[in-house]
Amino acid sequence: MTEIQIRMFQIMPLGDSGVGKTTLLNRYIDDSYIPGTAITMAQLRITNVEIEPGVKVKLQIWDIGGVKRLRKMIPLHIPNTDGFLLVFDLTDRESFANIKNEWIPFLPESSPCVLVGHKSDHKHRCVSREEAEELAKELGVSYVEASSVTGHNVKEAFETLVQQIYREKKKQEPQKQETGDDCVRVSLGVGQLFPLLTLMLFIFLEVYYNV
Ligand SMILES: Nc1nc2c(ncn2[C@@H]2O[C@H](COP(=O)(O)OP(=O)(O)O)[C@@H](O)[C@H]2O)c(=O)[nH]1
Ligand SMILES: [Mg+2]
Repeated sequence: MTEIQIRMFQIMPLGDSGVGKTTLLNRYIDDSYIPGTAITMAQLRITNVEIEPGVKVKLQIWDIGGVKRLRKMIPLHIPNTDGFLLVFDLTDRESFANIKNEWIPFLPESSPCVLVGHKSDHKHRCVSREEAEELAKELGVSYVEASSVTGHNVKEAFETLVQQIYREKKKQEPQKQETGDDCVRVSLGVGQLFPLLTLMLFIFLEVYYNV
């Protein structure tokens, strides 16, 4: 009988509002481009990825709005998040500067991350590949230029991160842990339930009382 190992990773795209986090997610999960998405409150998308023969990952992706009033939700999710896509818009220098100024400070040191220069299809880019690569080097992360309009490198951005998380996790578990024959043990632990409940409460307060 073939042994299939199933793991569960949680990832989160981070970046200013409007850089295209939701669009990137739609392209990756549904292979669709929906222009002009509304401001995201928060959504959880789930997909499956095979990272090597016999190893599958159930990937949970939290998409939380990048606008300032929603940012207070992000720290609740950080402890349960295995890796981050640091997304900026290649046509918006401020979103590039904010990776270092606004988003990196949220993250625990040496979190698996991939820097994504998004909207690479756009003619009016104002962040060069060289400076983005320099930032990636400074942060010690991989850099990918992607476009959700064309789909270019979208899969690569997510899957580079998944591979990196997998490598980190394997380093921390020297002994191979088997999950059994063809079996899956995926459970929602307290560690995941708490932020989920807090998030639901937050959205309720935000929508009904605009706190
Ligand atoms: N040219 C171009 N525009 C994009 C791309 N991805 C997203 N957009 C546009 O950028 C805007 C913001 O996208 P959205 O996903 O809502 O950003 P979010 O606030 O980071 O979730 C939308 O109008 C999208 O149509 C892309 O790859 N290329
Ligand atoms: Mg969004």
